[in-house]
Amino acid sequence: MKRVFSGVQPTGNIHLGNYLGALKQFVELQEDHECIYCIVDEHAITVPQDPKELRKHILDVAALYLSIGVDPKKSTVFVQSQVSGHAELGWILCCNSYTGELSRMTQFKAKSGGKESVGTGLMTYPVLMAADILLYDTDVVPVGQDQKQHIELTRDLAIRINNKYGEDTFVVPDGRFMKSGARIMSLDDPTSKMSKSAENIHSRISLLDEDSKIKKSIMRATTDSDGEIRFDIENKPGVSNLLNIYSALSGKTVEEILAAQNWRGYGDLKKELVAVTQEALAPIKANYNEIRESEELIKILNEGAERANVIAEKTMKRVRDKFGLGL
Ligand code: AQP
Repeated sequence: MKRVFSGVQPTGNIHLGNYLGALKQFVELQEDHECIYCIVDEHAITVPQDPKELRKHILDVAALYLSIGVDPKKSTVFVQSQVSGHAELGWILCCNSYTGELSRMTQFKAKSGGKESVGTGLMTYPVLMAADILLYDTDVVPVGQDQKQHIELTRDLAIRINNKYGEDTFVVPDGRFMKSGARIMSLDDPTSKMSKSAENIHSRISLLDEDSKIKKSIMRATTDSDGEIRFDIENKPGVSNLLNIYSALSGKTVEEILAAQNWRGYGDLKKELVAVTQEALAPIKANYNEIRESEELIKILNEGAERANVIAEKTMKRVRDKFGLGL
């Protein structure tokens, strides 16, 4: 059975982009893959975090994993910092990466742009992400489109080290991207991706948003002035983003949606999307509070960490031997 690994940062409210790009895949894959899903708290501290908030967000993300349908009987769910192999392998990979390749990463350029001094973690976190993946001999990594470059880096590092230390050092993984949903754009600026950290709360729909907030954010989403409803990412990014969200949530293709509609304008498309979104998120919200408050949650995470640690230690023993580390 192929092994799957992926993670989400506990840096705020999980939004439709995270869900449609990555989390939906988590649920699909667990039926016929060995899945390991992580809450990557060590990634969160690349920017300053309030410790109390971080702890809270870790449990929020864990509860959301379970609310959307990740089943801890089928999948391993755990917190990254509870398995020390991530940081250890991260260091080993850092010593085999180049500042040139890391400074070329699009996300690093975007987050560091214009600043005089930038935290080192912002530059090296893609290497930690590579460690997260390689630590579990991962075959498949379900992620959003924004992570494509980081998956390429992971593959490059694995191949580079395999060439030097032997083909059996690391499994070279593949990224897995959704057809619609791999890149959900911000509702107020459809040329940038939907993001947890954007200031305007109406730029995103969080999975736990009230129905009234969902309605408000979608109804005020940026479109354009020509009034024609068609899918054209380059010339009509706002309308195309709404159609893309509709498609990813409903499971219908954009062509099917457009063929069935008799909308008179963007307002009608938005109203229908409000209903589709509210309906899709209702079951997630219905489960969430009970799961978040249950004592079972911590037990699931501790058991998950134990299971993950067994796999990670096996890899680390192999890697330490290959590199001649320790005795
Ligand atoms: N807009 C998006 N569309 C599709 N997929 C997305 N992902 C993130 N944004 C989109 C995917 O969600 C998974 C978890 O992301 P993350 O929380 O680890 O990383 P992130 O990219 O930092 O998320 P945010 O929300 O964009 O945070 P900030 O605001 O801090 O930059 C990944 O698989 C990612 O591809």
